[in-house]
Amino acid sequence: MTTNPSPDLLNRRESFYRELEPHAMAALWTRLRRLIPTEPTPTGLAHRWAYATARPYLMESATLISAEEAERRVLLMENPGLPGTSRVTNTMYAGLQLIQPGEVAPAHRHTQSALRFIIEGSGAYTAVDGEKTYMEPGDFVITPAWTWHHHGHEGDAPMIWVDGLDIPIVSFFNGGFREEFAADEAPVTRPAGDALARYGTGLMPVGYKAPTLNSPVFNYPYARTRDALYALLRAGDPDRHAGYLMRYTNPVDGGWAMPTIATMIRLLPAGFSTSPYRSTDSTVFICVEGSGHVMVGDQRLEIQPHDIVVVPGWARYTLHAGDDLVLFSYSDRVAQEKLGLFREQRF
Ligand code: 1HN
Repeated sequence: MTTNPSPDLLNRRESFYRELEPHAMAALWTRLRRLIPTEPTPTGLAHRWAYATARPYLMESATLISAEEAERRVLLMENPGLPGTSRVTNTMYAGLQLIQPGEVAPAHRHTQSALRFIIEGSGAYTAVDGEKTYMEPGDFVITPAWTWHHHGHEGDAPMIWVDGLDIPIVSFFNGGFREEFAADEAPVTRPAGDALARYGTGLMPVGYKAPTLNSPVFNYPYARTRDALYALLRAGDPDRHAGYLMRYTNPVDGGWAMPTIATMIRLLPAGFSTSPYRSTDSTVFICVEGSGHVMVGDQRLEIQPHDIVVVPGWARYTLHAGDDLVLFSYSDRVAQEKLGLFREQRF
C-alpha cells in the first residue's frame, strides 16, 4: 500500500538523508531502482572507428615518439559514452599499436591479460613467456596475465595490430600489478612455433598440467582459422543469428582461450544478414576482410576492412555482409559465464 506522504514528512525525510551523509550512510529506498535495474543499461555507445581515419594518426605518432620511449606506441579507442575512462566498453580496452622495423617495445609484465589481433604488416614478433611468435594479419595472439612480453620487428614495413585488454575488469577488482624487465628484451628460451606444435595440433604432451588458466597455444594463425571458416561454408548453412561463428578454445579443457576475454571469429557469406540478437556482453568487433554494416537499433555502422565497431550489451543488433565478411570479436562473456551473469536472446 502506498500512502501519500505529507509535506512535513517529506521535509523530515530530506533532512534525515542529509543527516546520514556525514556518517557515510544512505537510505537504500532512495536508490534501489537505480541500483537494481530491470535490465542492463550499458553506459557505452555503439560506435565505429574507421581504419582509414585511424591509420594516418597512428603513422603520424611514429614521427613524434619511438616505441622504446612510449613503451607501447598505441592510440586507444575510447568509447564516446565513456569519456576519460580509456574504455572501449564498460569492461574492455582496445588500442591500435604500431611498431616500425628495427624497433623494440621493451619487456614488461602485468596482471591485465592482453590479446593481439593482427591488422597489417609482416616480420614483427611478440615474445611471450620465453617464446617468440611471428605475427601475420588475422592472427590472434594471447599474452596471459603476468607473463614477460616484448615486441620486435625484423621486417621492412609498418606493423599494426589491435590490443584488447581486460583493464577495466582488473581495475574493478583492484588487482593491477606491473613490473618492468631489467633489459629491453626478456630471454627467449624456446624456438618459435614450439607452443603451436606441442598443444595446437590435436596433440598434447602426456602428463601435461596447465600452469595457467590460458590456452597454452598463444598464436592462432589466420591461415588455419580461415580454412576452417570456409570449410563450414562449403558444408552447410550459416546460423541465422550468427553466421558461421567459431570461438577460440583452450585445447587443455575445451573452454575459452583466455580466462577473462572471450574471443570469436565468424564468416558471413556475401549478401547474408543475421536475424536480430542481443547478449549481455558489450562486444568489440574487428573487420578482418570483406565489408558490410551493423544495425544497432536503427543506427547503421558501416564496416570496411580493419574497422573497429562496438555494440553495447543488451542492444539488439544485426550484421549484414556486402562481400564475404570475416569479423573477429571479443568481450567479457567468459567472465560473465563464470559468474552466472551471461544472457542472450535470439529474435
Ligand atoms: C600493453 O602491455 C601492451 O604489451 C599494449 O603491447 C597495450 C595497454 C595498457 C597496458 C598495457 C603491449 C597496453 C599494455
